Amino acid sequence: PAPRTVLLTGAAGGLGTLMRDLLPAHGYTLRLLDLRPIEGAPDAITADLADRTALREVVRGVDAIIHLAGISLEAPFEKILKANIEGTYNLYEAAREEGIRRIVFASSNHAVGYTPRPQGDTPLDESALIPIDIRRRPDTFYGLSKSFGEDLAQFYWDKYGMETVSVRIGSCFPEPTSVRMLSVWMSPADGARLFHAALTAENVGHTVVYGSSANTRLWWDLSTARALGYEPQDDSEPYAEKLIAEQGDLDPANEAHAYLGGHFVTAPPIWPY
Ligand code: NAI
Ligand code: 15L
Repeated sequence: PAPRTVLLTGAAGGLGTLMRDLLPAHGYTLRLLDLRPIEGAPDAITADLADRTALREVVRGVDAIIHLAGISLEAPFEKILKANIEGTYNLYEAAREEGIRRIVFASSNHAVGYTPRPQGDTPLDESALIPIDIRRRPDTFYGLSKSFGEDLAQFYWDKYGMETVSVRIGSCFPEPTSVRMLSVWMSPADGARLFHAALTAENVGHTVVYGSSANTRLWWDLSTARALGYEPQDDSEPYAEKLIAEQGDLDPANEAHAYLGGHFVTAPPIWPY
């Protein structure tokens, strides 16, 4: 049966807040977890991914998990290790112990951030789109933790038969705010569609997909996501003229424009811990 009760970790964050609004319309009842309390959600569970006892209770009885919690930008390795690497392990262990069969993992484009972005006319020829099965090339300790998460997910599938869809999210915000985002933007509504597909597709084993809208300036191949049943409805192109007029077009000679990971390869934004 399709999952109905879903644990949303990182529910107080930017993406978590968007998904709290959008996922119920796809038929889900959400259980919420975050390190921070959530205003207006008295039932939300305030807990740290470091707290294994709390995690056992939090995952008990849910049909699936959408795992968004963690540090979402670059940070010192010790912080990333605790929140993203150990935290994700703790969650998978709790899920294994409680018999949870499906996890959707918020991976990131920064797991492959050192991949050169495609050059050429827009829209790109299909053969120029970046395939999903490229070698991982993290651009930060943050990206490295997402690379670990993908391997962890593969291991839990091979060893325990727990299924994961790892979504290498581009940029999921209400609107694209940079020229790079024209290529990697995932509208919140498409994000909810993709998570829904990832929760309901059958026999996913461990599947890795890119997460974005059907952007005219798309850099990567969405066919694996579409194979799960994802049908993106949005395109960043209406924002293109204004953003390019304001910021100028991407310059391949500029290192911060040359790779999928954008400015994470040069001056990554640092998490404020
Ligand atoms: P965010 O930083 O706004 O939210 C992350 C949430 O996780 C925060 O509310 C934080 O309190 C919580 N958290 C951090 N450490 C925790 C811990 N130890 N225990 C419990 N909760 C903890 O980030 P955002 O943008 O909402 O992203 C959500 C997830 O999606 C992250 O894993 C991020 O890496 C990933 N992602 C997001 C993208 C985006 O465009 N928003 C792009 C690619 C990946
Ligand atoms: C990410 O992985 C970050 O969590 C998000 O805040 C954005 O910076 C996004 O990547 C991006 O590449 O734009």
